[in-house]
Amino acid sequence: MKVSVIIPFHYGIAFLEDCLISLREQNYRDLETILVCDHIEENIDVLVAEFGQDLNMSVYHLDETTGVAAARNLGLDKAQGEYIYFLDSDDYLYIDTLALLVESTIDTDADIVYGKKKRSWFKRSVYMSTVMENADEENAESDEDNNAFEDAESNAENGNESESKSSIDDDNSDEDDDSADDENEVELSEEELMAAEERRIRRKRERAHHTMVTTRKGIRNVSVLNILMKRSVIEENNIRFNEKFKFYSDLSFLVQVLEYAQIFEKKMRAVYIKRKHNDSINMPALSQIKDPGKFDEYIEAYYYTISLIPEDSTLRRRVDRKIINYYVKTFAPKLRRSTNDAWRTERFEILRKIVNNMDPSVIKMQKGYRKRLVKALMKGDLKKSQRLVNWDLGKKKFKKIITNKRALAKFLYIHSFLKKPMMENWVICESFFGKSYSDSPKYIYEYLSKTYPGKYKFIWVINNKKSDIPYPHKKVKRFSIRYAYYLARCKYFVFNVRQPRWVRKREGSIFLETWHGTPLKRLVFDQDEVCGASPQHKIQFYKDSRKWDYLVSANYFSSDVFRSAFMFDKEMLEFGYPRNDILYATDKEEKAISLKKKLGIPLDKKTVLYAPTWRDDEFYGSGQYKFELKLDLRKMKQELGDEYVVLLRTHYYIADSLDTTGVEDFAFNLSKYDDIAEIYLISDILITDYSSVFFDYANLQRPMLFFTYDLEKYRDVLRGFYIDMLEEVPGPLLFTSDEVLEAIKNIDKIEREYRDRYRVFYDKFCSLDDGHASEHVAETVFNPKNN
Ligand code: C2G
Repeated sequence: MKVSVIIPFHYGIAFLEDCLISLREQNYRDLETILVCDHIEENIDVLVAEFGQDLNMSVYHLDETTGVAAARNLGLDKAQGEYIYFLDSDDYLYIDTLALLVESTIDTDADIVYGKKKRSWFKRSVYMSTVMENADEENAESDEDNNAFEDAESNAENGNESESKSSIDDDNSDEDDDSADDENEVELSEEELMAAEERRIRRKRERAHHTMVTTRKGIRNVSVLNILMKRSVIEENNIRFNEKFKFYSDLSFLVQVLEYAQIFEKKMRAVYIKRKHNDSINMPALSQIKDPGKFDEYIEAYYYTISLIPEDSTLRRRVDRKIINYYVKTFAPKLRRSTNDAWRTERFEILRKIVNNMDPSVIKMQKGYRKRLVKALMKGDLKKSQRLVNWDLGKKKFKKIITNKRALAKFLYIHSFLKKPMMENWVICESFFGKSYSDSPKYIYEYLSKTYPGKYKFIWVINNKKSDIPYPHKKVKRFSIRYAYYLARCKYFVFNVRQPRWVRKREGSIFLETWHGTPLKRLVFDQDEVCGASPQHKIQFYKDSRKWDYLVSANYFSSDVFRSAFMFDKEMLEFGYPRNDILYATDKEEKAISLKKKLGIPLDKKTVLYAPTWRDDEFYGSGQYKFELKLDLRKMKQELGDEYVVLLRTHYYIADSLDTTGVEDFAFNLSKYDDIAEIYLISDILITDYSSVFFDYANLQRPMLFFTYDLEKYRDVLRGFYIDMLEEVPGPLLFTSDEVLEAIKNIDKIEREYRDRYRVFYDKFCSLDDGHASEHVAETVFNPKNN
């Protein structure tokens, strides 16, 4: 057998499943899989039953030892293959990864073949169906191999080091240069052919050997992942991971393999997906664990590693360069902020000693800022080191501030505005990132303005300065300097999405998060992975939501979800949704007529509102989603036009505009209208999909249809739902435009059919709404009567 794949597993069964699926899909099959479990709590029986045979899998359990090093060592002890391939249980491969790696050993008999690592936070199915097809996103993924040392002290933000590019080899060994070996073009005997082939391989080996050993023997990255290694090199030299190390066992292992290996290849098309965990709170990857012992282990791993290789060797110099990188990129910037003295004293000294013992040529290679910084360290000049970092960061920041208004606003917020006193009666309101005057913040604001005129100073974050907002207020644009100013000075915050990461919660300030819908789609900590958001989504969300004092919940169902999905444990306001008050207004008929007039919608026609949501996997860029209208408007107009008009309303994330050419008198695009709650009032039927709009609309008890043409993908691949749509929603699930058309024609029958379900649904999701939610929420949070 050719390849032994060694997978250490500690936790995260969903990740493991993805990993095993990708292994099963490999078009290279001559392998064994060695799964080594490190004291697991999850039950893997089902996975073993499903994949065991296909993957030629054996499962072992660590007994006395623990850790990834011990798990890999056990795997090595059991392995039988000619080559070893380490794969982490939370990562996955492209379909041809192993085939490509193995292929390149055939020609060259390489001891080591490097592939390419990419990073992604997507689960396998989404990555394969979306990211690979989306060139932009593909490019956005980091192509560089990451250096495990950078993760020291979890300073992931520092990104990839440029030196990691100094790979073991950068010749074009991928492209076999066969031009000199065109013997095939003339008739040759079998022996001649074989002799030619042997010559070719020998030449290639010699070339590779010469190139690698003499000049390019280096460390591509401090990780054993995505490297096919000859097992004989490992066994003949008794190479094992040092089990003492919890975080940094790869380096010394890799360095030994490099020391003994002779022939190196790389195959950049062999891709390994290093999956980022975006729930670093509940399921951190090793590199995300914050452990006070990390630095010491890192240093110990360094000393251990250099003890294994000759002092005057290329390898040693490469290892030393990694340390310099760590100092420049991670350690020195950290010195500025850390309140822990150990960084400035003992640890600085430890690094100083290391760098002073390095070969001078390593120091000489450093240039400019890096060189000055290293020199400061060598002299033990802490102050200078700090000055240099400050100067460097200051320079970068200054450049950013003068070229970017947002950066300036943030800078002023932190360095100036926050120093001014907080104003007790100032209230800042925002709905959907300043995109509209709408949703619960609007209704809470109107209640307070009407009930307590002059008592508060209101600031509305709104990007369209011409927005029609009643009552006295100030408008500010999101991310403007005035916005930053009011963010710093207001006591009260009323908003329905999240706030920028840099917003601080001042002592005594009050954050009222109204949220923007009863959840159908799984949210944050209940989601497997978040597709459209950054890998930091969960941790950021966690930090943001710690600032909320109150969270509005429209029903008890939402409260339960919010507690688990947001890990929210402060005060839940269960009074219904302020944004739904209007649906109980006594003058809602008049309001509807006047809105119809305002929007030019015929008064004599019934209206069907189509309000779909967005799809996590269909986007142009961050917050810019695609939407393709699947309703056949022309046919609808033909068949329904006498009786109905259609109101179209896309989600605020949707960047595409809808094409209504030819049906302008039938289909009205209200996507830009601020407040969907007002549109509900003028809608006789709602068509939606997985949007929370149906929970709100149900307050009107009017008929609903669900146009769920991509139900399976949405439910099973992208998000997952909190309720069973097939069983619970108060209307039929429809899959084609024709079915929607038929349903509208038979709406009375559908209403009758779904009457009972509607009642149950209403009781579960709408029973707290009574038209006074704004009042209850405002009185609880602002408590103005007692102020
Ligand atoms: N919305 C809208 N027009 C649409 C869809 C939605 O105006 N075509 C508004 C509604 O107020 C809706 C809110 O945006 O309730 C949230 O939209 P959803 O489609 O439910 O999607 P999402 O933004 O993902 O939020 O807990 C709720 C979820 O987070 C849903």
